[in-house]
Amino acid sequence: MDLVEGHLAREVPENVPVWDIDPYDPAILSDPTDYYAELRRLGPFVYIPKYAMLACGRFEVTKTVFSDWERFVSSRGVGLQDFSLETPWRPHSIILEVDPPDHTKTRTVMSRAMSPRAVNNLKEAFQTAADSLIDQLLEQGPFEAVEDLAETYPTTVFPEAVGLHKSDRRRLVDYGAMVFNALGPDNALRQQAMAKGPDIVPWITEQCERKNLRTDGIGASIYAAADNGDITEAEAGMLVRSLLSAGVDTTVSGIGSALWCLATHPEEFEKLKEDPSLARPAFEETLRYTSPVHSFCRTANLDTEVAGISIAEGTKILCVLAAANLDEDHWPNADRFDIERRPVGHLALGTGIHGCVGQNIARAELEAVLSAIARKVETITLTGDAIWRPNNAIHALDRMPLSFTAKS
Ligand code: OVM
Repeated sequence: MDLVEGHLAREVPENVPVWDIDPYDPAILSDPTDYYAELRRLGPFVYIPKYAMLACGRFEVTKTVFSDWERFVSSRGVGLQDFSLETPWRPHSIILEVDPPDHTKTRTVMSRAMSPRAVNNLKEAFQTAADSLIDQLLEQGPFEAVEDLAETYPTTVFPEAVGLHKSDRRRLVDYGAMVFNALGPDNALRQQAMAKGPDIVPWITEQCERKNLRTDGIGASIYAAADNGDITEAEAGMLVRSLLSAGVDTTVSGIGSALWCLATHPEEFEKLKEDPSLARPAFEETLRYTSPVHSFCRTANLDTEVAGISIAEGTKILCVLAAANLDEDHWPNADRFDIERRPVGHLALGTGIHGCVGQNIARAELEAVLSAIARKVETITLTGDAIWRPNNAIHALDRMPLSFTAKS
């Protein structure tokens, strides 16, 4: 049978438009809005011949495929490769790339380790770090928002919360770039990210060992589940690896995109300054509007049907979460960034049994940063072009020159 990018090349289902596009073209990844709109316009699914896959971007159908874990599995990989046919680049994630019943046990351990109560204990340290970083940037003058704020903040507070003895900003960010680019095709983005593996992967693996973690962090609470017999010691190490895979580039992107939204929508920033308690809804709207994780795949595990379209076993389906979050049929004035929208049910954190297990931490980090800005900053000005950093699964900025002025 024909393999394309490591998965079965199934035939075009009846009534599905064939769309000759490369969604992983760096130009599209950097400026995806028209691609999202066309994807939604063409139908519930399109067939993309270059990758022999289906793609969806309308809200309802994307939500259905993404959350129906019995028909559209994660255990065959959430990128283009089918793990039932090819060996993944690293041992598969035991929480992301797995289905029930195996998923249930690891998910429970991770949910507990990042429960609302566990995260509440982190909030004070998150706020102190955010306040002092914003104070420092106000003193510094114009700054590079990706490096000096979006990357610096999570790579300071998150490794500390996990319990790493030392952070390494470059390696943590580049490991995220590997993990998320790996979900795409074997293009230049993936190859360039993977080339850094020999320097990064051994370091990451070492940080996941029990002896390299403080005894009071999230990592330690995962190892406590091994002491209880809920999981093995090796599984605990794998779950710490999941924290370091999913917990950095996602929040880096979230902070960068939130700053970009506020800098380009001053009237929304005015609302936030007037009422700093809008920090949280402002983050939710940033998630809806920019979708840090733009797409993940699922694999049909049987012959089935969605929205009247027949889908053959083994079909890879690109679920374009970012397109669903901008669907006019679900979100009135979808192209408007409105921090008072309260976009309940957006798909930026996924949905269903695989919905982001770290979302309490992500929200705590963003609330700390946005509330510090709301209290301390008078104006946010773009002093040059915002440049995006194409990635096969993440929508994030590469560079953004900003200047803040202080409230008097
Ligand atoms: C993991 C993981 C979890 C969520 C996202 C992610 C691809 C990785 O368990 O390693 O990014």
